[in-house]
Amino acid sequence: MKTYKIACIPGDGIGKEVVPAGQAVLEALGAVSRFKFDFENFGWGGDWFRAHGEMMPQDGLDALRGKDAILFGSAGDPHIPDHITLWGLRLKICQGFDQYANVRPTRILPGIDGPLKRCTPEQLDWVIVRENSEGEYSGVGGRVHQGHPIEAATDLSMMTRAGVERIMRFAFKLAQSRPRKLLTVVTKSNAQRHAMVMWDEIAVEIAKEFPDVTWDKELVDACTARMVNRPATLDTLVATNLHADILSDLAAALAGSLGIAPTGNIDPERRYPSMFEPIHGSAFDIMGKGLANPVGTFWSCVMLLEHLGEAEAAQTLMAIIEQVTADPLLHTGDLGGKATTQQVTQAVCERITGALAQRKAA
Ligand code: NAD
Ligand code: K
Ligand code: MN
Repeated sequence: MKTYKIACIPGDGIGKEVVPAGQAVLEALGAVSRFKFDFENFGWGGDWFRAHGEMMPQDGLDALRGKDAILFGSAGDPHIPDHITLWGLRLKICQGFDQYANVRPTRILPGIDGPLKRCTPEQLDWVIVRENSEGEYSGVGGRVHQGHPIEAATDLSMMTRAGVERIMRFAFKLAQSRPRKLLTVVTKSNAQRHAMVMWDEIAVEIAKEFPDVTWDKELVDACTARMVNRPATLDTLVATNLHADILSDLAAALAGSLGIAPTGNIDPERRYPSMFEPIHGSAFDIMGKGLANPVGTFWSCVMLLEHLGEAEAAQTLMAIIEQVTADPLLHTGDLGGKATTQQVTQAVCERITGALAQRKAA
């Protein structure tokens, strides 16, 4: 029987609640499938930092290298500065494994009440592709004369031709694989006149490789308005690290809640394990209470299964997630309901087991 080696890194805050939930769901799927999972848990994050002075061990990437995929929760601790938790864990893995494509699907799931009242689920079906290795989060910059009136600080947005070409090609390819074959290249080349102009030029070049993809350009600020006012005109989007970070939180909110949205940090060349996580963070306001919505993590598990090539199991899980979101009694607080993380997880696991019983009977 095929066994997939999965690293689980819950991290901080509600990551410690939703990752075990995701693991339970994968375990339930493994029990009814022709494959199973071999999980290894890594207790990295804020607690590890308090004990060891770092968010993960120096040789942590080596421990992950042989895994088939990583399931991640969140990096962010109320008592540690965010730039330390983010750079010390999540970005260390994303950049260390060159997971340069961050893929963020957004749909309005059945039963979920989004703020776009005029919008039907058919009119909002997006995938945002975020450049995940350079740009605004390349870490280049510095501070001088700290604390003095002449203090200056920079965060350089560094983009390379190779980096932009590969994310653009990835986005065109993804758009090509979707029914509408539609790509919006998000830019800010009116104000950012060097890197973003190169970004636009490369889009034109790569587009020639994909004559069957219809594409357009949109400035990032205008894109936020378009997402709200004309959602159906968008399908696949590609944007820089920072722009897509912001657009995808907006997308998640428009689809009903940050608690639902999934993402994959993908190494398309499959040199390293890819990492799947809900897009939300540690949610300090609800952590430790069992109130976190695990659906974003479950949907991330769907992406993980797709990445492993287990399309049938991915479809089964997605269909079950949709059955569960359709039931208001299984909505967590962020969706206006009263259900707990555990109740939603149990409902999903029971349906997985039930799906098997049905298959056996058929
Ligand atoms: P957040 O996503 O943690 O929370 C924003 C709001 O959404 C909160 O009100 C929270 O309760 C709610 N929310 C988020 N996920 C939810 C869920 N699953 N169920 C129910 N409600 C949910 O964002 P933030 O407050 O900006 O960040 C908190 C910490 O998390 C910070 O340290 C930040 O750096 C970190 N963070 C980490 C990641 C990551 O590891 N990928 C992503 C975002 C934020
Ligand atoms: K996360
Ligand atoms: Mn974010």
